Amino acid sequence: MDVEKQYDLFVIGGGSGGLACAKQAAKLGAKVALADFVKPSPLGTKWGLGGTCVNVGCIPKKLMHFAATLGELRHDQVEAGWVDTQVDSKHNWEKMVENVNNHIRKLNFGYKNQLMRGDVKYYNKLAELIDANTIKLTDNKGQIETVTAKNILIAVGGRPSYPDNIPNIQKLVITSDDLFWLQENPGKTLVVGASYVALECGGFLHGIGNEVAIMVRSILLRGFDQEIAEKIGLYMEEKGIRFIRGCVPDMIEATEDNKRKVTWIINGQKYEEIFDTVLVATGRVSDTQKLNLEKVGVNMNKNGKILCSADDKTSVPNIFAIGDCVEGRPELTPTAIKCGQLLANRLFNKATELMSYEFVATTVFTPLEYGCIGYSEEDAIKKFGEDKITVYHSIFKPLEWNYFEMHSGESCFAKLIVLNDNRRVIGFHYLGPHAGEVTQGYAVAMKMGVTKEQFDSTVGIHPTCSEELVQVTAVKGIDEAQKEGC
Ligand code: FAD
Ligand code: NA7
Repeated sequence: MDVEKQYDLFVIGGGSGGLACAKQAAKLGAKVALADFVKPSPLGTKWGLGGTCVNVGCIPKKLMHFAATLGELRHDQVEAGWVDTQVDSKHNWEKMVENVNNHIRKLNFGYKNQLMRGDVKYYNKLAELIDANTIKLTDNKGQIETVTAKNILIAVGGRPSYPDNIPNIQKLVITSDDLFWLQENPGKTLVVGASYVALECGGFLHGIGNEVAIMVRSILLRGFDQEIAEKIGLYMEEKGIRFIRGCVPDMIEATEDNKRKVTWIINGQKYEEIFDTVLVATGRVSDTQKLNLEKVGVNMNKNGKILCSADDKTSVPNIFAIGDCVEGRPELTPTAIKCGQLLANRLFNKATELMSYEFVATTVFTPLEYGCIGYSEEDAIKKFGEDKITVYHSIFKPLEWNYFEMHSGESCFAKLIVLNDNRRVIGFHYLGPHAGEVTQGYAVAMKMGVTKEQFDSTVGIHPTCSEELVQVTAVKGIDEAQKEGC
């Protein structure tokens, strides 16, 4: 074996987790290589280095959500005195996509540079394990080479999954892997699925002026606080997004003019409708199928997610796995990054710190944003019992919403879930503008074990939405959530 190709660490997957681990390991003096290869979507969409978040996830999603938010503020602008704003001005999809895609390309370039500067050897090749120390790399022309490594990290993330009841579905629908790179506006869109990817994408498509329907099999935002999930649905409905509840597509067909005819059945009655585009957001599968993991002895669950211990070790001692491809981990960029950095520290700097997934903050970028930390009300009741917790709640209206009276004063909501015995706040929920910015700081306090009394003794910043969280006193089940203005 060529000595040049023997590494201390070989990382498979140049997404959030893989890049972070590779860079940190190289910084600590390890000899590191990373392979990243993007298999095009079934419709042929492909992208560069950086993984899901950068190319087909958080980054384009947030930029498009922002574009939609700008449109929604046109009414407020007029009422706040801006004279040339047109409330019915049209959105230019091509312009938005061009700018978003250009930004992503800059990030792709930046990541390549970081690897080079950080002394990480980058292979734009598809990796597969031959044994616990040998990796086969194939480039897009089919050229093969092998390398060896003392340690291997699998950070291959996931890809969208498709419902399995529709013939030829992969050619008839788009997924989030295509949406952010579409060169034409998708037009009237049916979104299938009801979790956060579905609601976020449906939300911004409607916000930029498209007709949108969302097909919901059961509940909105499984795993999130259901009281808030329903409030998000209500707000989206009030804005004009149609929810088709309690069904899945029964058939999707291409029409002669290349639109999509969708049929579905509710309570025995058949419905059909023509859409320009069907966006499927029905979950993701981990991208582990072709890595040869079983043969090498890496254990997975039945969905192909890798089983790992708390120190990110798989069933093969020198093979590690992090991020979306691991069972039981939150599918979030910052957790994958932190996990990768900590792993590098443990491997190459004698560190012992493990990744903690407790009180990780996250935000759903629906038209009304939702930030949360810790337990949902349902999970808190399940874990501790209804009589062991107190839920505080408050409905509020952002001051800025008073320019434009069409804003519903009932929409924004704050909820704290508190353990009765030690008064620790174990659930934080905020539904309102700028949820990501509002929620992040509270995550520090939650990690430190903040109590409700410490929330109460904190002086708010006035006038803000965030101050609602340090002023909430109404107890759910006893007091109405409605709050008087100051
Ligand atoms: P990924 O980032 O998916 O990277 C895996 C990489 O491995 C990919 O580049 C892939 O091409 C490559 N690869 C796979 N197999 C091979 C192979 N055999 N050889 C070589 N390379 C391979 N998270 C947030 O925190 N905030 C958000 O707002 C957010 N929004 C999202 C919106 C959408 C639409 C989606 C889909 C996800 C979103 N996420 C968000 C989740 C976030 O993107 C993921 O949790 C994160 O990217 C996971 O990182 P990872 O390193 O595990 O994998
Ligand atoms: P999730 O969180 O796995 O949710 C999948 C959604 O799709 C959920 O609403 C499901 O409904 C629905 N679903 C699943 N299968 C079907 C079929 N066959 N037909 C209709 N609807 C279906 O997936 P996301 O893509 O939103 O997000 C995955 C991760 O990616 C997420 O954690 C982010 O970090 C990024 P159900 O509730 O099961 O009835």
